[in-house]
Amino acid sequence: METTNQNKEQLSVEQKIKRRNFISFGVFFALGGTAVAGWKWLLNSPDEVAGVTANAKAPLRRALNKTELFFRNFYSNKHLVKTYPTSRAAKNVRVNSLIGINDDEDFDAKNWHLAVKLNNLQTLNINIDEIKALPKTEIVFDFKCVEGWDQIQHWGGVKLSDFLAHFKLIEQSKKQYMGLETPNGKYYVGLEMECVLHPQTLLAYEMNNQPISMEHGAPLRLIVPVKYGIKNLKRIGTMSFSNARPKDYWAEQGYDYYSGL
Ligand SMILES: Nc1nc2c(c(=O)[nH]1)N[C@H]1C(S)=C(S)[C@@H](COP(=O)(O)O)O[C@H]1N2
Ligand SMILES: [Mo]
Repeated sequence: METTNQNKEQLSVEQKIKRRNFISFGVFFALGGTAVAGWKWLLNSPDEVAGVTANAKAPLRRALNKTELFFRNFYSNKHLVKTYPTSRAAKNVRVNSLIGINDDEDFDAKNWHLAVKLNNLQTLNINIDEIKALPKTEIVFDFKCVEGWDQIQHWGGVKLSDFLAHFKLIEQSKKQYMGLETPNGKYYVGLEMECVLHPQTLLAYEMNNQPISMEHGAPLRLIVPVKYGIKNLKRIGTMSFSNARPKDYWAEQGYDYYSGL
């Protein structure tokens, strides 16, 4: 009697071990299978919509966008960048790239105007005198290029938020993005509305108290200190508003769309 009981117990211990082994292997293969299936799913999933960023798989792009949102809240568009006394500003201001500037033979500075696309049908044309008539704001800050250089620079112009308010672009400011392009459309950037409305973001027409030179983006360029240089579009030709991300020259080459500091 006793022996049989012991046997029974031993048997059940062995059975327990077998069952546990069975469960562990089951879980192992199920997880492995899921990983393989997930990988195949990612490989076969469609590419993101072309043109906005550099053709990642759509689910990956969605994940990247989520991560980006997290960091965006962390290093928010709302902080003020450090400013410096005017005496610290560089006299020889670096010129970086000239896309949309030295490739535009048709450009005529005298007839320049800013074309603000109010909607699909209407455009508001604004000339430089109308812009210079608005309250002037100056900023001396450390301009940073993704290529690894930075320089303290002094810019003057109108706050983009003052500009939008003055021209009653209220409905437009409720959109999520602003798109800016050079007159020939060869260089273009997209900006989130929170950085557009940031108090240090300027439509600049002066550098070191002088009108901006051609290579620095005359007659009007963007100065957006919360972003890397790539977003600081020189020689603005058109301005538009949308809830979808506007096309962005460097994002198409794979750079971070947000490119915030
Ligand atoms: N139209 C236009 N704007 C542009 C660029 C460009 O090539 N074309 N380069 C950007 C980059 S990468 C940087 S770092 C800054 C450089 O501005 P700067 O030439 O006045 O130093 O302009 C930005 N705006
Ligand atoms: Mo740059």
